[in-house]
Amino acid sequence: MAIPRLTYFELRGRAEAIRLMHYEMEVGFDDYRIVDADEWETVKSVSPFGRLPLYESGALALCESHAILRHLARSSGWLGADEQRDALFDITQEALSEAQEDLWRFAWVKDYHQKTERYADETLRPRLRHLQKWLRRDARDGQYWVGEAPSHVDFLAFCYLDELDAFFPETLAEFPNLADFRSRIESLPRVAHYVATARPIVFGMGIKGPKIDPRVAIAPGTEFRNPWTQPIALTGSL
Ligand SMILES: N[C@@H](CCC(=O)N[C@@H](CS)C(=O)NCC(=O)O)C(=O)O
Repeated sequence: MAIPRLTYFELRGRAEAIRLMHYEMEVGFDDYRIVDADEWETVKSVSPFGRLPLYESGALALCESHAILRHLARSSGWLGADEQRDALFDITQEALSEAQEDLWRFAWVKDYHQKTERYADETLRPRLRHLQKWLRRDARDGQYWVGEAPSHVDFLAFCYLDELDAFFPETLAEFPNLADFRSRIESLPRVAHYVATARPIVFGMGIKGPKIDPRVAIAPGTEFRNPWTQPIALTGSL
């Protein structure tokens, strides 16, 4: 049987938690990244909402990143076994998704580089206070967000917190349970392997172009290939 195909761009963005799940669960998949403008036009015209990611597995063709995550969670047996636990997964996914969307929208604000202190103060700290409390709810040890093993919401949480570690490291460090959680997921051997070998350097796009991971050493000549512009030389953080 053919392996599933995840189609996205050479970005972490909305594909990253899906990629991480596959690596951690050792499920082979085609991590297909569109860089060609004509190909993107064709795929865009058949994508139900004209966006990526798309996920194809056998007869199934899915769009919407969170629907894909939930599909994988059902296939793995994390969702669907217990109604109360499912509700906790949903709450956690919604809260993380909202936090992540907000962070991504901030990168489209004019002169956002000059407004990071204010964003950290007015938006991030209150959000992170609530998220840390939710992670530690009912005196749990905060190892995982729901249940006793990594699940789709843990990979989503990792993606959000890891982007904060890149761009708001001091703010994240004020929340030790969240910072420890991020480090713990990053050090899972299969996640560490993915990070070292296949992870895109670019988080996503912002008003100033690609958001490059400032923690990554970039080899000379590395380019960000994408279907929207000519390849962009990656030389370090923007
Ligand atoms: N709600 C959708 C949003 C998908 C979306 O906005 N995808 C963006 C990339 S993050 C896209 O395809 N942009 C390409 C374009 O519009 O040209 C999801 O979560 O999958």
